[in-house]
Amino acid sequence: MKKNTFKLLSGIFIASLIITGCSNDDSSASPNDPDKPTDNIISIKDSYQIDRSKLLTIIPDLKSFHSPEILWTITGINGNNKDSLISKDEKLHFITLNEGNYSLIINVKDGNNTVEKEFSIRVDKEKKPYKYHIAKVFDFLPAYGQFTNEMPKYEEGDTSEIMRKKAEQAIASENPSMISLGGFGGYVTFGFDHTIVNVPGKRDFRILGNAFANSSEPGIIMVAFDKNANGVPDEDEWYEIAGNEHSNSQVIKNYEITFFKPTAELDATTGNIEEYIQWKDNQGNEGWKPKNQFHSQSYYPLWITQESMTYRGTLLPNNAIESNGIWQLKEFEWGYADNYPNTHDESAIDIAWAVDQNGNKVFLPGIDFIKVYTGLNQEAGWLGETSTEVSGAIDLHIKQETIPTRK
Ligand SMILES: [Ca+2]
Ligand SMILES: [Ca+2]
Ligand SMILES: [Ca+2]
Ligand SMILES: [Ca+2]
Repeated sequence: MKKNTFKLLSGIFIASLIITGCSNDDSSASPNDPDKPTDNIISIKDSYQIDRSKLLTIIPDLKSFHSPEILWTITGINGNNKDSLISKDEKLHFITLNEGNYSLIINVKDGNNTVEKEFSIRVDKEKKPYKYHIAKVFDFLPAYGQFTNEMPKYEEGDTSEIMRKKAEQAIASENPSMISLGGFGGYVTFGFDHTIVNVPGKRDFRILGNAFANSSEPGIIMVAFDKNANGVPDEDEWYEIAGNEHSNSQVIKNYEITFFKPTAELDATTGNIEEYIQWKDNQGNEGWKPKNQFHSQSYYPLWITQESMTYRGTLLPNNAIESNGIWQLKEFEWGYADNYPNTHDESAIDIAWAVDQNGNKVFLPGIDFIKVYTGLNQEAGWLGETSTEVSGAIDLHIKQETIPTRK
């Protein structure tokens, strides 16, 4: 039944997450005040305003109820009658792509009381048009790699902050250029100038990379909903997009790998240096990463002063196949970055694929932040390390591309 509701209300999505968003409740009266009229007992306003693709959180005051049953229903859109139950949660998280006047009712019932309150939400078009592409890079930290210190280019004296800005200049643009995340765990975190709405039944965003046939370097995609509304991604706000490999028994969750700064920058122009960057992981493996003859700069991020760096995440199974000196990096089916060409449907992602740390599906009304990190720890002969590239990201709804989700 809930599913049908969502079908009726294409473009509106209400989360069942418990979050602590900002309250628009401006009532100062106590809900327990006996003189207070019954219809105010839940203390929400008569009307609200929000721009499209922005989240409105409404938190009723239910202190006078005991284990109440709560129903949030849309009763009309632009004067046309509807009767659509949209949430049974205490807090309403309302976000939609579509402007208009929405009429709603909250119904709260416990053993003693039944209270109904009508209210409205006016959804306006944003005054300054939203950008469909990335607006800000929050964090950029590649792992070791043959393109590290090159994409973007490190110059002597550059700090983490300068490298973040360089990554932002590259990918937060209508005409983006590419950054490389290096080996396993290297990452970039970015956001938009609005919330990407999770439209039911449709994919919501696309991550751009440089994949083509047999050159897939899959990156794990994480998404975050700014539930504390502080404008930045916090650790407890992240969810992983569960791609098709998620239930593969060869996938290692909570993988951890440490790369050690090389003691000398050796010249590899005459052939590979096999013992270049030492590494060890939390699975009891260790070894060396080579330096190749095609890229002579340091492969260790030079703005990092620590002697070793540890990266964490979900490790995907190796995808490289070698035959007669020809290396192929096979694509995974769906749900990863830098895995399919930028024009392919499978480089587009549905927020509905997000899961929590226990692998359970979560409902996010939309997302404010995305993190991409390299998902493999693999050397593919002369191709070098498998390293995810990112060359931007697109909100498909603002760009007005429609891609159905996977069935
Ligand atoms: Ca969606
Ligand atoms: Ca936050
Ligand atoms: Ca690469
Ligand atoms: Ca690539």
